Order: sequence, then C-alpha cells, then structure tokens
Amino acid sequence: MVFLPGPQYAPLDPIPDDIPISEFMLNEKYGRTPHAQSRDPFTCGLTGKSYSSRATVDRVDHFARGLAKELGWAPNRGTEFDKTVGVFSVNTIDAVPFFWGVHRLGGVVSPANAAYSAAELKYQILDSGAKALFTCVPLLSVALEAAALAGLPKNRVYLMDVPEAIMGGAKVPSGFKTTEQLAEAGKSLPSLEPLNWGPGEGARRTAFLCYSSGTSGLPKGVMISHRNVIANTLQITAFEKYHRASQPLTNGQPLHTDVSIGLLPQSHIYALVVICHAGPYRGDQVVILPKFELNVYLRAIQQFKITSLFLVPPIIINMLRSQDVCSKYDLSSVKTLFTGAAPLGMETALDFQKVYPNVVIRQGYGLTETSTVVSSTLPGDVVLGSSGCFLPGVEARIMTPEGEEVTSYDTPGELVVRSPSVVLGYLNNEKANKETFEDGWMRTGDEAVVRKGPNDTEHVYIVDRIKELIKVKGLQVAPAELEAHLLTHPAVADCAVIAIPDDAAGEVPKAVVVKSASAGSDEDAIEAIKKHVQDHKARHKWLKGGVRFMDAIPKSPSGKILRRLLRDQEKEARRK
Ligand code: 4UW
Repeated sequence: MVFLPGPQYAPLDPIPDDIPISEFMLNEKYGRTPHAQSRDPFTCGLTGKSYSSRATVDRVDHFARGLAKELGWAPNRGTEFDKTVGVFSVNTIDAVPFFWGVHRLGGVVSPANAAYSAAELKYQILDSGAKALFTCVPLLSVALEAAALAGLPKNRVYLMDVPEAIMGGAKVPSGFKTTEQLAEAGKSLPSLEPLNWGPGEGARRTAFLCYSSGTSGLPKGVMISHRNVIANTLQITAFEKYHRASQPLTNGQPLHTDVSIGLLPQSHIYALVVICHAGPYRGDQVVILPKFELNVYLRAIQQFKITSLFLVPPIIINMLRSQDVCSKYDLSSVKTLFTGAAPLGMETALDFQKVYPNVVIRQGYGLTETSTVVSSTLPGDVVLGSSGCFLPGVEARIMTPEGEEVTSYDTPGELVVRSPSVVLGYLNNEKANKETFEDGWMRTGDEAVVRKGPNDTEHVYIVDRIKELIKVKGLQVAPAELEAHLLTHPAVADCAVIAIPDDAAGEVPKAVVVKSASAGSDEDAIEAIKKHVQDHKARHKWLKGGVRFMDAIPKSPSGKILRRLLRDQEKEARRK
C-alpha cells in the first residue's frame, strides 16, 4: 500500500530542473512570495546587521565573481566537483548567500559541522575533494590543521565574516583573504556568463555535499542536487500554503510575516533547507545566531519578536529545565515551535504545552537523504507524537523485515519513501547506493507506522530506528566511525558502539569493549578509551554513555555486530 499526501493540500508547483538554487531563490520569476522581496532574508541575531533582498541578489553575484577570479573558475567550465568548496564555520548571515554564489558558478558546497576536530574535517575535505576551505577566525586553527593534513594549501583557506562578539578579541590575521574581500573585488569584475544548463541539468548536478552515515558505515557525501533542494522548498511551501489559505493574500499569496530563529547549525540539512531555503523563499526573516547559548537565544527571541522556533528536542528540554531563566524574557511573540531531527518525547511535548499554551508544536520528519522534509504536522491537525502527514509529492511504503509490504494502518515496519527530494546518492559509494536507493525509492532505516489522524488524514509516527545511527542533540554519530577509531587504541581488541537514551541529549554513545591483553585495570582502560575519543572527535561523539567490558562482541555468522542484542542487554541492565 502506498501512503500518499492528503488531497486537500495545495498542489505541488512544477519543479524547475534547469536552474541552480541561486536562481530559484533570487529570481521572482520562480514563485518566491512577492512579499518576500520586501523582507531581509537573514539578520544577525547578535548585531542586527542584515541585507535587503535586493542587496542579497547583488552580494551573491559579487561573491560569485570574486570567487571565479580567485580560483580561476567559470560557470560553464568543468564539472561541479571541479568546483567544490568546503565550509567550516559557525552560522553567519553571509553563509547561505555565499553558498548561492558557489551555485551561481555551478559549484558544490560541502558544509562541515563547526564542532569537528581537525581529523574529522580532514576526512571531509579529502572525501569531498574540496578545492578551497572557507572558515572563520574562531575555527581557524582547527581549519589550518585539517587543511595541512589533507594537503590543501594554506592560500586556499579563506575566512568568512563573523560578529566581533564571538571573535574573543582576535583580529582577522593577515595573509588570509575574506569573503568580504572577494565580494568587494567581485564588484568591479565583469559580469559572469549565465550557466548554460539545458533541461534536467539541475536534476543531475550536485549542489550540496552534506555528510550522513545513512543506514550503516562511515559518514558519506550525500549528493543533493539543485532540483532536490528546489523540490523540498516547493513541497514545504505547498504544505504551508494549505494552512495559510485562510489568511490575507497579497498577489494571490498568503502574507508571510514570520520571523524565525536560525540557531541550528547551517551545516546540517534541517537548518540548511528548512530554515535557510524554505524560510526566505516564503518570506521568513531568519534571525541567525552563531550557535546555541540560552541567554543569547532568549534575548534574540525578545528583541526580534521571533514567531517561529526551529529547534531540536534537547533545546526544548533545556528550555523547560531553565524556566527561571526563560521567565526573565518576553517570549510572547512565539506562535509556533517546529521540532525534528530526533523524536520529541510525549512528556516533553505536554510539559512545553503547559508552560507555553499559546504555542503550536509542529513536528517534522526527514533525512539528509531526502533533502530534509518527508512529513510534517499542520496546525489544526496536530497530534502530539505524530510526525504529521506526507508532504505533497511524497509516496511512502512500510515494509516488514521479511520484505513484505504492510497493507494496513497501525502496523510497524521500515519506512521507504519516494519524493522529488530524494537525493542523487552517495558520492563514490556504489555499495551503499545499492542498499539504499532503488527506482527513486529510498530506505530510511526508520521504523514507522501510519495511523489515521483526526481529520481523516494519514499520520506517520516514527517508532524506532532500525539503522545503526545514533542521534545526539539531533546530530548524527555513526557507530562505525567510533568503532574504527576505538580499534586504533591499544587497550581495545574489539568493540561495538551503541546508543543509550539520555534525558538531555536524546541519545548518547556507549562503547562495549573487549579489552586487549596489554590493557591495564578497568578504570585505567575506561579513562584511556574515553580520552582517545575526546582527543580526536567532536564533543557530541564523546562516550557520554560510558564504556562496558565484555569477553566477546556478539556477531552474526557473517561477522555483523548484533546491535539489537547489545541494546536489549543494555535496556535489561538499566531496568534492574
Ligand atoms: N522523529 C524521530 C523525527 C525525526 C527523527 C529525523 O541528520 P539527518 O539526516 O536529518 C535530520 C533531519 C531533520 C528534520 C527533518 C524534517 C523536519 O521538518 C525537521 O524539522 C522540523 C527536521 O535530522 O537524520 C535523519 C534521521 O533523524 C531521525 C531519523 O532517524 C532520521 O532517519 N529523525 N526527524 N521527527 N526521528
């Protein structure tokens, strides 16, 4: 049985497949709410600095011209992967316009998590084949170390502007060019020739190379095409139009006056597409914060009269636990809370509702491999715990472990989806592509059920995760990556990494280890193993769930770790 979006939603507009994202986002011709032209797409939540829509169009053009000259690139020369740019920065108002500048040149943006260690960043630079790295002063030393490890010359490391408040008194060091200088130089350079893309080119060309471990293994470069992002932006817009149909229209479009918070990392698909593309496309003003800090975030809500919060469950839990701090700020402008990237516990949702009764909680579900949103809840049709209804253009199936298709409601199985936002695949990884994608369908690795909602709509509930992935504060942690790293430590003969529930982070990684003959006492080995992760991996990958020793890691006859067994043992141990 194929589950479909409800017929009541606005139909999906045709998805252009011969233009880059930059053209779609900046040219009124492509249906961007006319009203959006009068709003500043990105505003700095620390300084209030912003560029108008018109100025953003110019900035993108200047970035593109400056970059073309600097790196000797041209819109119609080379493949997109000849023009891959790595970005390793905290959130800034310039980041997404800069990405569009790269797209204007037909290039690829590969954003990396700002919490990465030099070793993690080196992996992404090498795997993505980045030809240049754009970073910021607070992350410069990590970026330089990674660039050196990856063999990227120092003169291919550039700096993006970030607010002084987070520079810690540091100045832009000499010897590095900044995006601002590229834009300045771009102003006086000749206009760029248009991209001469024919039909379908935007569907074939990668625009973003984000990293995800998918259902198993190491993080992989997810090839997200221009059309994928355009499709998801239009899918989200069509969905939103449905519930805004009762609101005043300007030129046939609902008046969209939302001010949303952009504090989730712009390197992650949620912030990248949902907040920073779908938002400005429909006219949201996005208030960008470099990172999450409770007081700064609350002050921004009050100062900018934020109406839409885009959060992950751990931030919601943090707010609930810090009511003494939250109550000092006027948060009455907030109308909607969007949550996704990890399950929102029912208790948390109910507690939030109690403290903020006027805020509608909306949950979305999706993946990097679907260019974000697959399903979302609509106001008036919110059921706590549900991830809402499938977006226009999405088809979904639920499959049993035996490969049978589920044909009834309320029966769990793996969610398999087809959508114009399903990505092109993983870069240079045929094996993972075969396991994950087939005929436009994509295996999500999530266990789901579909139930009838209040308005006869079909609601999807994510009930468990079948794949190996661990989600810490909404961010991906690949067990295979930590296992490979742990095996490089002399105290570890064999190991498995599993997720264990955590009140604040949702989940945290725990290592199950077979000690080597040379390992010292249990206490010493635990300390050494934890430190080995802390020294080389981003904080969200640290073994907050601890280390447990076993005589042997349970494996299938083919050598696969029996993760479910380990997880069940862990559950049992905690129950006692
Ligand atoms: N409930 C339970 C959920 C949920 C979930 C995702 O890092 P990625 O690849 O991607 C994301 C995407 C987040 C997102 C999607 C749609 C949306 O509307 C929104 O915000 C409102 C955010 O995190 O991880 C993908 C994996 O994350 C889990 C699930 O296991 C999925 O395969 N996941 N959303 N609502 N689990």
